[in-house]
Amino acid sequence: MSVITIQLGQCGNQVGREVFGALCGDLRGAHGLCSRREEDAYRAACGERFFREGEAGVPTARAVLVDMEPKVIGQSLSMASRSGSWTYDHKSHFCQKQGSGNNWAKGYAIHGPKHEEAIMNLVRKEVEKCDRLSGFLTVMSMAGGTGSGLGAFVTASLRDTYPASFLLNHVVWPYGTGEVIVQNYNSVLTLSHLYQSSDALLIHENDAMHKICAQLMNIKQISFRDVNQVIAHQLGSIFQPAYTSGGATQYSRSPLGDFMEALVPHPEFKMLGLRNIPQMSENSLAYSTFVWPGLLKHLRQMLIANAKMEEGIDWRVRPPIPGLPVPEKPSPNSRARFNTSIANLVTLRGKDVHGVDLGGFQEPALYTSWRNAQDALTVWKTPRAFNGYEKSASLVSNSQCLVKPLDTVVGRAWKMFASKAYIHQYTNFGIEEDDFLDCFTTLEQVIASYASL
Ligand SMILES: Nc1nc2c(ncn2[C@@H]2O[C@H](COP(=O)(O)OP(=O)(O)OP(=O)(O)O)[C@@H](O)[C@H]2O)c(=O)[nH]1
Ligand SMILES: [Mg+2]
Repeated sequence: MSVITIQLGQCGNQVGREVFGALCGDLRGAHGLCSRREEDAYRAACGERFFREGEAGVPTARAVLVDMEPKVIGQSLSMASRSGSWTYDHKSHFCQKQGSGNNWAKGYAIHGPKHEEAIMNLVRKEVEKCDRLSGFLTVMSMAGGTGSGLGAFVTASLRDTYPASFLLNHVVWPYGTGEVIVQNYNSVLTLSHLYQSSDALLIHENDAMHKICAQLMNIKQISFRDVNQVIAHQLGSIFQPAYTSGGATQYSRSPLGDFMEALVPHPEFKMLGLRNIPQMSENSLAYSTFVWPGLLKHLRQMLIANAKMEEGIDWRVRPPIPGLPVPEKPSPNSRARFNTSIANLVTLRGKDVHGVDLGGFQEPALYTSWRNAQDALTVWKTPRAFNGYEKSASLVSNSQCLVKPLDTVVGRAWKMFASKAYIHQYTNFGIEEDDFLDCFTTLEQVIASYASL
């Protein structure tokens, strides 16, 4: 089944093109020890999911590119064509002359209704080119105006038009010390709207990705491109085909359906975080060897101590011991807080995956009391190595990992709202104070639900 990607705004279009580039780069690269038959099945499954056959045999991304200014879309189209290994359909994009000026209201309330028909027509044409549609992946930042505002509007239109399809929103969280003054308003408006329409929100924080570039990839002058390549690698590591159960011999048919089934057991909880191991520069990779128990021990601790990378993990954080009274939880700001999960999806790729012990992820103490640990953990595997890593593991978790950043964003937005700063920029375009209040209420509820796990 196929997934249609909708890239929205500058960030969405810059991240999206790196994702397709990473998927193709992985197909071109070394595939480890898997058999020819397995390799063919992997390529076919990736092809069906994300690409369709294009002219002269060059795969064409199943994507719709949307921005309110032409520059980034132009760059994405030409970078893809120049790669020689994949391309976008040059008819499958929509742009205008001027962006939304980081104003969510302009994206949502002005550009959304005005351009809905044109954008949904492009989507429909892509849908018609799928034999079987699994659903939609939208890619956007939550702090600008177009990706966030128009993106929230388009997400709601997708939900109305394709109620039976899965809808996953990939969202880039702004830097804490961001460049957009109203980023916390835009973030609150985006997240609360997506929460109404989406099946799940998969979130990447720019601060965390930046740190990975600096500390694991050893990059000195970090650009958006570097950050986007880390994001793309992580997304590729979950979206490339993998067997969904131990004995399976076929790659998953319904990539987004299986993903939601594993990770979203309750519609109140749909914020997903992603981490992977190992992650390093190509140079270091050439001199490194890994064993599964070591990789998984680190990945588990990254989960429970809520670390985004293997460097600097707090090893003091331990699961609560069964039978002992649960210690009173430290405040959300405390570093040593244990991160309770609702659901985890571990994907293992590469050498010797079949004998790997995942008991550490199946301890009941890792999960909230209303979840059975057997059901809460899903494991996908493939002997096909990913993107040059002989062995690699990634973890998507529906857990408390985003409570703290969410609480910070909502707190900052509320402070500005209380002094009525910049509100007129929104009311001018029809987003009223009551709309803000509804959004605050929605997110306070999300924070309270996750905090009480
Ligand atoms: N990771 C990453 N973040 C980006 C990128 N481009 C922009 N951002 C982040 O996205 C936010 C700004 O949103 P943009 O995507 O630039 O805005 P837009 O959707 O084009 O909306 P307008 O320009 O207001 O029309 C900020 O938080 C930036 O840090 C990118 O390529 N990668
Ligand atoms: Mg822009």
